[in-house]
Amino acid sequence: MLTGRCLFVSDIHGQVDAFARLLAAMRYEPGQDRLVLLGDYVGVQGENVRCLRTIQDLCAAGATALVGNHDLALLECLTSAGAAAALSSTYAYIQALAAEVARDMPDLAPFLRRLPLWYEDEDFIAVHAGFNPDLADWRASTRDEFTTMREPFLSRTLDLRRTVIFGHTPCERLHGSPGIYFGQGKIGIDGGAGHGQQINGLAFDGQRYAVHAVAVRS
Ligand SMILES: [Mn+2]
Repeated sequence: MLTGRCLFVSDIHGQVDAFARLLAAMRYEPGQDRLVLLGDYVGVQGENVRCLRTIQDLCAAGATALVGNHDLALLECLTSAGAAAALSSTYAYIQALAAEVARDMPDLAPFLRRLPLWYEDEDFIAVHAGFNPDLADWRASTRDEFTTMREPFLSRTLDLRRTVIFGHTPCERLHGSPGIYFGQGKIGIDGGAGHGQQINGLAFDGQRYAVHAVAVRS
């Protein structure tokens, strides 16, 4: 039984040292706090293998990790012949990463395959990118919608009685700054670490939010 806070972090993109500093700044207590990671653990500038190992360790200690579009591109490369050749320029770095992972982390593909597309509790729904807001049940969204959605999710006012936490779209694009975006019924937390900005952390203690951020060192 967790009695502490609920902590949300998204879009680490391989910036594992900044991520470690963020968890320290948030004073994450694995036995007490619930930690929900919203996906995209790898990135073009990242220390990706070390970051993936950190995510596995955190999950073994009780954290929840959702899957992001970059993680799915890596999984695809690890498990399907010819997938590397079909990577778009956004994911071009994943070809070399997949070779490294195949050599050093043979357990990664089954781990990535088990990562869920959403997290939900009494207060929150967390997703990597969004979901299809036109469905009666958002859970019926496709894998692609959960991991790459922008519109119509971003501009839609949501009224789900629970707050939706999402990453994937950098906060800079939502409100002109990399800090956490508090919208109508939803909160965007991608600090733009994949573009050299920052990793955001959102903490909820049952009453109020606290925001944290650690800059990525270039
Ligand atoms: Mn993403």
